[in-house]
Amino acid sequence: MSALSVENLNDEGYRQLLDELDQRKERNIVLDCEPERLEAIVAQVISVGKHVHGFHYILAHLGFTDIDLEKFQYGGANVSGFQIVDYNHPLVVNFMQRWNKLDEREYPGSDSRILKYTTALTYDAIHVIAEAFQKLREQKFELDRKGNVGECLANPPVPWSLGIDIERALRLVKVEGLTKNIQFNKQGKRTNFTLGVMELRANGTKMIGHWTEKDNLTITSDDLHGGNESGIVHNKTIRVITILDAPYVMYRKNRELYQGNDQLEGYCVDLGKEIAKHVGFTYEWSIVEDGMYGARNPNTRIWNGMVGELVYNRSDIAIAPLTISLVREEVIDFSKPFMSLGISIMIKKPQKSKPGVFSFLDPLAYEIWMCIIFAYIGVSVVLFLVSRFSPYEWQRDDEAEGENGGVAEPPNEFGIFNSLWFSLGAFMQQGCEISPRSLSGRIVGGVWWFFTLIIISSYTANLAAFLTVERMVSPIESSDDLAKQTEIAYGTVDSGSTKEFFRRSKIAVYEKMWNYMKSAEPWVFVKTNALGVARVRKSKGKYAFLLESTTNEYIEQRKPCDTMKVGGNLDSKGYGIGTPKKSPLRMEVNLAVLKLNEQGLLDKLKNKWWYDKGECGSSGGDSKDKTSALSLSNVAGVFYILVGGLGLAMLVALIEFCYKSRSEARRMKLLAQTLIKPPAPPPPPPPQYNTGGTGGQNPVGFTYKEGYNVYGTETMKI
Ligand code: CWD
Repeated sequence: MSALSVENLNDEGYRQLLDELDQRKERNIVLDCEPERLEAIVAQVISVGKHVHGFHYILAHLGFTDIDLEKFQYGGANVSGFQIVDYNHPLVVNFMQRWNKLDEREYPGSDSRILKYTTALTYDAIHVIAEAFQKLREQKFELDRKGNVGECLANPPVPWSLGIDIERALRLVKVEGLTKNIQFNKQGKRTNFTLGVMELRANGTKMIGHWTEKDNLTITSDDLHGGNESGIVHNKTIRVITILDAPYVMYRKNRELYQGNDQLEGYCVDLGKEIAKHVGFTYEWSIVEDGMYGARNPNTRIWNGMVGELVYNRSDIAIAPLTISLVREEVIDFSKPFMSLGISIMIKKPQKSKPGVFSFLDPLAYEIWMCIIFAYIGVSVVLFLVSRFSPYEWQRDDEAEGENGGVAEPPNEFGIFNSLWFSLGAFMQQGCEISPRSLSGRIVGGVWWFFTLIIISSYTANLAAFLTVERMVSPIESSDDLAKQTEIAYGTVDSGSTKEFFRRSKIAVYEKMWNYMKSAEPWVFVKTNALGVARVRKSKGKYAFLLESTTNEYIEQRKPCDTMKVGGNLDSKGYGIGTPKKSPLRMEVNLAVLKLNEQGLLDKLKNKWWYDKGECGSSGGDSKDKTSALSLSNVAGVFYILVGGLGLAMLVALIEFCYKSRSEARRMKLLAQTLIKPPAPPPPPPPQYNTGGTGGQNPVGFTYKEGYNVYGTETMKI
């Protein structure tokens, strides 16, 4: 049980006092003051949002219905009090009829339906005095008898001798007045009277019991704190608050041609129509004046936006993309979610980059190309080595004779150049005229063929896509990317749950993002989503907007199709239909939402407003996207390699020619010197000119074949 504290109310200090009570977490408050001050206090209580669920007020004066509590009505706070005037009492009914019949010009206020308790008490007081004097007259009491006039200033004061009689007569009065039974005890205090105990409900005030001296409190109502109050729904026009935000609520084109509700269209407008049909109420849309969803000012603790409209009872229901959140749930009621979503990132679509001339290399990553080159060299070397070691790769040429008439060294086809040539032929899927004969060589060849088969197949599979698709390289892929960099600014919509999410997040990345946004405040925050999207479009990729995924997806489908959603959602939540606390609408609206969901109407509405009306095609990009033929630029690199290869071949041919000519010239010179010199003992062995014999070795060690001379030209048989 909390301790009782008593505060004195002064005229200026209501707000300060309310804040102090809030800090002390005082939620049970008795307001004991005159009705005139009470109205001012009630206005302050509402403005600081303390008339909501969780607060309990007892108004200690006796005219609960005398003050206007309408604004308090839907807040959700428990408000109780006392009522001394019973409007159903025959005397009161009679009095009011007579009172209301009076001419308003002669008796100002006679048209009022309210009988203030102070008025009733004044009336009864006069009634009591009249009754007392009537009694005195009946007792032949002479009022004009002089008697002792009394002396107030005497010590002790001397009372008026007749006063004692009058006071006794007053105490003995027992009449029925506007405040019901009137009688007094010996001390002159009113006794044996009954007070109605009142409670404030969403549909007005209600007497829930009574209080008497003898019995104390007796509760007679069986539906304390609410009960079924749905009657209100059906006989009044419901004020629906919403916000202009595409595609939920938008003005129609040519809205001047329409009236009232018909001026609006969108997902929420359709949803509102369906809910009204199910619940059975008539309604009127209004757009929230400050254009905000709803947040509480941390200093004044006043709610703004649509939530404020509900909290301060200016609207009956909010049908809008209003996110269900804890802080809001404390002050208003939400239906079950009608749409699920999460916070996402919107960026401007990066320019599509045309494939480069060497885009044929793109299907495989750079590292793979490097690995292939090393594999190629490695395989060639291994093939060379195993061919050297394996005896089966050495092929004996029986006809060839070795030096000095010995056995010629057996030829081996897999020198290093042939090995490289073999591997290259296999890689290019062309093969070559030589092939390993040894088992080890064939194992190397086999694994290399398998390797090239897989690599070439993978390459071919990816090639078409890489050559024809214009790729978009996104600078940001996730919230991590955003948090890490400083080049691209980012922000959220003001006074919404997205900003609140970052403000309250305890996740390191989001905390970092919030610190950045706060440091860049107010620039990075925008008043509406439309302004955020416009900023993304204008800022040439230098601004990313954090917004709810549903809106992000919608904008992605709108011309000029230049925004895109990147990464996954940062959280997950839902939109609900808001009603003031304990609103009679709450239950029925909730049931309607569930029913619409089960009927599949919510999905149908989403498709209608998001995708059927989409302007960017299913690819999310330009609908004129075509599967275009390859252009020259796509394959130019291949031509460059071809031309380069041909040029290199010619250059190598030239080098070969020069090299060969030089070595031939040198050899010829040597040969000529040998022929011209006189033979000297011991004479050198005569040059073996080919006479069409079986071939042999020329003087400088070149071998030549049968039928060819040392120059490699065909000889004539003699
Ligand atoms: N809201 C928001 O905070 N961010 C958004 O991107 C959009 Cl579309 C809306 C408001 C939010 N739904 C709320 O109720 O506060």
